[in-house]
Amino acid sequence: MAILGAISPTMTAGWSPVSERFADDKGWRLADYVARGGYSALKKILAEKAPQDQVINEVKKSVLRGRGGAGFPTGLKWSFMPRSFPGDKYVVCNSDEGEPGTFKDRDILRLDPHSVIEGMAIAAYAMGATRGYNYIHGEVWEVYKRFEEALAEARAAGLIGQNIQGSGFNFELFAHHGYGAYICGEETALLESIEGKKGQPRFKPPFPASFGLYGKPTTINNTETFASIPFIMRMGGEQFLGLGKENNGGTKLFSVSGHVQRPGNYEIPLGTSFAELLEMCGGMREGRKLKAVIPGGSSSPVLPASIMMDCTMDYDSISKAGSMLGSGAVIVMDETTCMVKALERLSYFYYEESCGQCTPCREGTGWLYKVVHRIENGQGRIEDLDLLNSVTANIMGRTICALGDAASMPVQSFIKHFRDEFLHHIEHKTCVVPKDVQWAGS
Ligand code: L3W
Ligand code: SF4
Repeated sequence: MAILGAISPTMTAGWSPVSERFADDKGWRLADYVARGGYSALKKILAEKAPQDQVINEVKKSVLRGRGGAGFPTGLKWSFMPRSFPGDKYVVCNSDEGEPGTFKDRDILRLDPHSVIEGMAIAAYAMGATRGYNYIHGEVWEVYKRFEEALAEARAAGLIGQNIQGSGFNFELFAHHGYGAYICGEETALLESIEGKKGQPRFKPPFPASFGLYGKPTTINNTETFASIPFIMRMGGEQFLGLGKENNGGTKLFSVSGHVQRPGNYEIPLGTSFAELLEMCGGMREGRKLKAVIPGGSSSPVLPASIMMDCTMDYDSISKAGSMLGSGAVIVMDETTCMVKALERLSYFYYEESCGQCTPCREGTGWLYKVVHRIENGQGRIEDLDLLNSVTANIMGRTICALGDAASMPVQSFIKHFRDEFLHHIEHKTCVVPKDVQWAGS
């Protein structure tokens, strides 16, 4: 049953809960959000003193899976928080969007910041948290300023702070900006960074639910995850699930970039076919052919066109195809792309962003980049492909955080699916895609 009863009349077929506000940059203020039904879920929950379990169960029923990359069920994560705890518990929003290809959270924060604030306040209520932080990526300063403005509006209207709406519920929420280090998007590095320390991941377990910010129980969710919460409360978990498909509740934002006619953020029901998404983006540019797709941000394995065209855009389909839906960053490549050069760029990124804490990642990412670089530059050796695979095998599963795996999976998948191109580079010291055709950015 919906916390707010009936579905709002604005919710029609093809309705986009998270991005309904994306048409322009003028409707982000509190008054606009309230006019669209914003904060009604929070107010009703507080007025009715809704049982915390009821709120968490609604999120469980929605099968909302974490929108930051791992796809972990949100309701389950919320239920890990200890009920009675002496002292502060925290909710933290991970807006440290730095995954190459991902650009959805900055639009949510810029165009609909109150949906995140309301989502965080509802989450705090459900888990008994009294303080929250939104950690915003350091390279999008204007987004941080916009969120601060929205926070000031919410505070002045008594929607966050002490004794919210006279309910006795207290929730103080702050914005915190990083400085652009990719690793601070890893949840425990993010916590270290808020604490004022060097942003380096912690060993897990313990998970943040038991030992999080300042050692206290903490739940961290992605921006889009929090932004979905008010809608789930208004429309009901089951209806939200029904927008998507089994085990993949709701709609999801996909940041589509690369060789399509109209790159941008597209919100579609989970389970929509990739072919349909491609069509929404106007298809491939200049009548070119699809060659490959990275379906979930640079950390997810690349898939060739033949596999991708059979996929639907949801966690299970993409994972069955051998990749990950990740944060929903769809990088589309046409036949003018040199796959060796594309991998060289990705490998440099992970080499540059490794925090250096553990040896397999610190040294291995450097090896991966250097070997791919030499293949791209006509100095590759035939044994380099085995060497690359062996370096990835020595990184994966042997590091503190997922960055080691994230650096390795592109290497393995590029070689697996485009081995001939790598061999051509090694044997002919040039690219299989003629230079005059090759996309300048590849
Ligand atoms: C309590 C347990 N909590 C798991 C929690 C855990 C976390 C969530 C998922 O990496 C991926 C990574 C990137 N008790 C728990 C538990 N949890 N078991 O559940 O955990 P996990 O470890 O599966 O994922 P993660 O460490 O959060 C995220 C991939 O996402 N990725 C990265 C995107 C980057 C951005 C960005 O730019 N900010 O979105 C994209 O694909 O490679 O695999 O909260 O605590 N037993
Ligand atoms: Fe740092 Fe890499 Fe180890 Fe993660 S895997 S903790 S980024 S060195």
